[in-house]
Parts: sequence; C-alpha cells; structure tokens
Amino acid sequence: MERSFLMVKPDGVARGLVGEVISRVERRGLKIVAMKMLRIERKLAEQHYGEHRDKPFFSSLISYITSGPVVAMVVEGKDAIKVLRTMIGATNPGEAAPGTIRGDFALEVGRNVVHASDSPASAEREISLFFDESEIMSYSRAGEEWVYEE
Ligand code: DAT
Ligand code: MG
Repeated sequence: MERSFLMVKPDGVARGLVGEVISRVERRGLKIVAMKMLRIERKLAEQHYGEHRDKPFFSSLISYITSGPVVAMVVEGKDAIKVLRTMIGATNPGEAAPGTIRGDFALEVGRNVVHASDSPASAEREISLFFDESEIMSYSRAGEEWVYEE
C-alpha cells in the first residue's frame, strides 16, 4: 500500500467541494487515514511549494494557498499517488479531462481546487510537513475484500 498527500485548497473549501472530493476518494476504494482543516501559514506554504520558489507565479500561489482554510488528508491504497494524480486531472483545469476533479469543477490554474503529491518522494515530504505520524490512523475498511483481489 502507498500513501499520498491530498488537499482541498481554499477555493474548494469556500465552494463547498470538500464532501465531493472526499466522496470520490472513498468511492474509488482509497482509504483516508488522516485529515484536518487548517489555515496554512506563509512559512508552511513556502515549504510545501518550495520547488516553485523561482517561478513567476510563486507569490500569487502562496497568497492563494494561504487565503483561507484548506482540508489536508493522507490517503492510502494501491498506487495511491498515481491514482490520485489521475483523479485530480491536469494542473491547468482548462486542459483537465472531464471526470477529473479539476476537469469537472475548475477553469483556471490559479484556482484548481485540489493538490495531490506527484511522486513517492513528494508524498513523504508533504505528509510529514502536515501530519505527525501519531495523527495517521490504521483501520480496515469494510468491503476491502471487494476492492482488492487479495
Ligand atoms: P500540480 O498542482 O498539478 O502538482 P505544480 O506542482 O506544477 O502542479 O504547480 C503547483 C501549483 O502552482 C498548481 O496547482 C497551480 C500553480 N501553477 C502551476 N503552474 C502554473 C502556471 N504556469 N501559472 C500559474 N500558476 C501555476
Ligand atoms: Mg505539484
């Protein structure tokens, strides 16, 4: 099993899309093992998006992600990182396929509703930025035998 970091960004929370995002994750068979609502402080935002520090959109990205509460999650399941990236869709919602979260609910790259880790290294880094190991739960979901072959 693999873990990824998933976040509903301030626009997603403000637009009432938290339940929609969570329900897609749950219906897919993925397991939410940690979750919190928080207002991201500037320092955490700059760490989270550190790889984009030198990009022209960095300051607007930081303003956006710190502009209101977000819902941060750790999601576990088979190929969770790749599966969630496919479920959220292309970074620019204008290019995101219908059926993806961005392709169904967003139009602009600066208001793209969700974040999901793009690699195992990012997932590990992002999970540890937002969660203590003690906040990550271990439990079985009913019906797992119908999601996984064995
Ligand atoms: P993703 O969020 O799909 O992982 P990313 O890591 O390349 O995409 O970029 C992080 C965020 O930065 C992205 O969700 C929105 C913003 N962003 C990326 N490219 C951008 C661009 N060309 N112009 C404006 N904002 C951009
Ligand atoms: Mg990214």
